[in-house]
Amino acid sequence: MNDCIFCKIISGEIKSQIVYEDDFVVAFKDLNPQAPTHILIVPKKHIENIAAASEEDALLLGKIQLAAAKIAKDSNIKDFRLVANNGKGAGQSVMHLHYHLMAGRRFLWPAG
Ligand code: DGP
Repeated sequence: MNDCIFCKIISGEIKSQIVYEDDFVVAFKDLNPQAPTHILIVPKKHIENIAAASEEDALLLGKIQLAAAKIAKDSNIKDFRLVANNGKGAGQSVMHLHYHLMAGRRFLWPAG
């Protein structure tokens, strides 16, 4: 998508600290980290958010979560939080599906 920041990161047009990439998924460090480890995991396919995903994206959604587990394992991270904000009212500011992988501090539950 032309004006999507994350599509530009995926294509390399905008530089970011990429920590993982495969045929379907890219993961890079969040510009504004909320935890000592804060990585964004995004599908290469532009999908606005989870609500916009369809049945044909089922495998891709699984691949994102498996990528999160691999990134954590490869970084010796045992405990982490994986969050996807869906919609502006839930805090989604970039309209390209992404999961936040956060670790390295205590997380409260229920989340605020
Ligand atoms: P959300 O609020 O759930 O849509 O999260 C969007 C995240 O994206 C937010 O934590 C900051 C991050 N972000 C926004 N622009 C950029 C960017 O250009 N580069 C990187 N690395 N992260 C970005």
